[in-house]
Amino acid sequence: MRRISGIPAVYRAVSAGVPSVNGNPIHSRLFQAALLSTNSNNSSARSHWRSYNRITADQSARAAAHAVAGTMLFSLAAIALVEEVHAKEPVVPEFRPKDVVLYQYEACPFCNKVKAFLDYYDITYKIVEVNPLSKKEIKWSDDYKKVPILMVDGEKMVNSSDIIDKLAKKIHPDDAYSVTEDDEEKKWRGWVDNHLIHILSPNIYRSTSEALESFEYITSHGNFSYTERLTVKYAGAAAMYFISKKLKKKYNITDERTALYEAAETWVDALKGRDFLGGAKPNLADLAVFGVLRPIRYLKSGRDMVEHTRIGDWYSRMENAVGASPKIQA
Ligand SMILES: N[C@@H](CCC(=O)N[C@@H](CS)C(=O)NCC(=O)O)C(=O)O
Repeated sequence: MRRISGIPAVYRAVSAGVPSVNGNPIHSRLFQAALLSTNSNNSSARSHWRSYNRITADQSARAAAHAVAGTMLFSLAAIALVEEVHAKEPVVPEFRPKDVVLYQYEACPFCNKVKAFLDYYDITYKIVEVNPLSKKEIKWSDDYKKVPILMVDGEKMVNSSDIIDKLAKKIHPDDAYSVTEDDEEKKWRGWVDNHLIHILSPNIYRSTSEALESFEYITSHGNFSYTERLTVKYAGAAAMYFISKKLKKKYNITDERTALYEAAETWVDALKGRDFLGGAKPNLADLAVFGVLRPIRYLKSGRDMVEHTRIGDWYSRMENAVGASPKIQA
């Protein structure tokens, strides 16, 4: 394969014969976005995680980049599938939904949080992989354009933490769950959404080679056309390399790896010697941490994290507890 070094080379690599979104070549929209993000104090960095609206004809280059970039935390979960499956939480018979469909990006940490829950509770679900550029698979959802969206026997659920709360209530209809969800569990679920998740992008797009590694995974697992795949890999990697620097600033991260290692150590400390935060079994906080880390675990940043911190043992226990996914590709 041709060796590509540096952002200009990446740009050249995608400058020929690329597809367009709303009349704009994708690569130029992504690169404009990346460059804009280096000049703007606020919006580009913010937009990776915030609400995105549908791409319309008059939206800027940045919108296209973010539509793709919003997908760009990835799951190498498939690689991580373990043979041994045990310690599964038995699902009470009252909650046996007939039809569960998850609209997702394979790489999205929020989606992976929901999947960790579904996998752990052995709830069979179909996956609809959404194309982040056209979002045509969720066109039917007028009021909500992000993923995950979960349909449970016709009931639409959005927002990963709300989805998990709703499912947990269905699994424990006697309300036992909300009684047992203690402050510790709530606190750490909040830590995942408000802290851990923000450290991930700066790490996986830290260097051009890590950004390319990440996009290699995304483009091979996401829902892209052939031409989109080629373009998005290089243009997306370059765009997110720049955007991740803005995210670093926004979340006051001085060194992204240090922040990741500190978060991993903080989590291990929170376990206080227990197998899981939930004790002998994972609770919702365990599932949330595991879910958002799953996309990065086998990327360089995840490998470094396991090598340089004590999180590996807990992570392996979680892989065993969550087990293989009962998902079905729709
Ligand atoms: N708070 C939401 C955040 C969901 C979210 O931001 N998802 C991203 C993907 S990781 C998204 O759909 N972004 C909009 C887009 O890609 O256009 C949740 O927890 O589910």
